[in-house]
Amino acid sequence: MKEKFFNANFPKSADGRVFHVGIKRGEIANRIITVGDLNRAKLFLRLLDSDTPIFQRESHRGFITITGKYKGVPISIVGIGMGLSMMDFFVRETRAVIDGTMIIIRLGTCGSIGNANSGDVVISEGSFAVTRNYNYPIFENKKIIQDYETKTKEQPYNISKVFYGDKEICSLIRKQLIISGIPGSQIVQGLNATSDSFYSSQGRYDENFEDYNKGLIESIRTKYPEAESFEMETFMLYYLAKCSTDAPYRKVSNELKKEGKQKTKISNDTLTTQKGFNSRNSIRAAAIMIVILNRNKNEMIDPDKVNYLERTVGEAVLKGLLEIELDEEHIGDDCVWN
Ligand code: R1P
Ligand code: URA
Repeated sequence: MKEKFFNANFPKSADGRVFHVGIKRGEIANRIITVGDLNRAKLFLRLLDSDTPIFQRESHRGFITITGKYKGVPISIVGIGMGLSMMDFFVRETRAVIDGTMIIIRLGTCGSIGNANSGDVVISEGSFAVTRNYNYPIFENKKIIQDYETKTKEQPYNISKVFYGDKEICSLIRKQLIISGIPGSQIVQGLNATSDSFYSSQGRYDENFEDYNKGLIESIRTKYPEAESFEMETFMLYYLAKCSTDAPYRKVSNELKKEGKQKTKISNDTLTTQKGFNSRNSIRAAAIMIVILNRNKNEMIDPDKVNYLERTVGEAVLKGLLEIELDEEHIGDDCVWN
């Protein structure tokens, strides 16, 4: 670590850069597409108005932030890598350097555990978490395991309740996917399972580990018959959107009040009336995934098809992002695109 950071509670550099994502206010837009694969982030740069970004930075922790414009509107693409913690870093640290409402759309890949075939596109209406129960006995005899299950009513994996994505964004994306030429029969809407491992908690067999995961997919489908996909980030995105507070609005209006500026369009009244939007939340989120494999049929997609789908779905998501009304396209005074 070369740079000095301040504030152990929420570390930032002297010029306001966040600790892991490595960006500061003014370098990222309110409208964001997030992807796992860093090459996918670079591919989406080519869909923007200019493939020379206004801002681009790769952090030492594996995040890439690209900011440009799409049809004249500021958009950021953020590549975050994989897993629940990377989504947590990304959402919290970007929230800390953006004013006003944030719209975050995850464009990822997933495995199908339901009706979707590989090559289909899943819109996650809601997501739940499937995490390993770390208290579950390992290598114990049947009796000890049975006693544990009877006493605790716990299983080797915890399946959480469902948190939902933003309905308006999900339906705008569906509309744009159809306009882009993805047949309605290949767009599946349902619930997504986000796991803390690609392997054990997605029910994959691995002889090198005792994972107690036989029948896990069946248990998930019994609890949630609408479960369509398995991936590793969406639950955290939806959960944090639901936990997000209105602090960003209070902060901005207090600052503007102090400075006696009237130019802002931000008003709590207009924000609370936004369709499908809980006035307490400052993040609106949705997730859409390309199905790259089908677990029931044990089939995997052809890579050429992924390239076509990434481009087509990417364009549809960009168009959908523009259709969402934001009261403010808030950009800081030191904003790079001012
Ligand atoms: C696993 O291969 C990764 O692919 C999926 C999963 O969520 C996990 O991160 O997402 P991305 O395609 O966005 O990386
Ligand atoms: N991503 C996942 O997390 N799981 C899959 O099966 C495919 C993609």
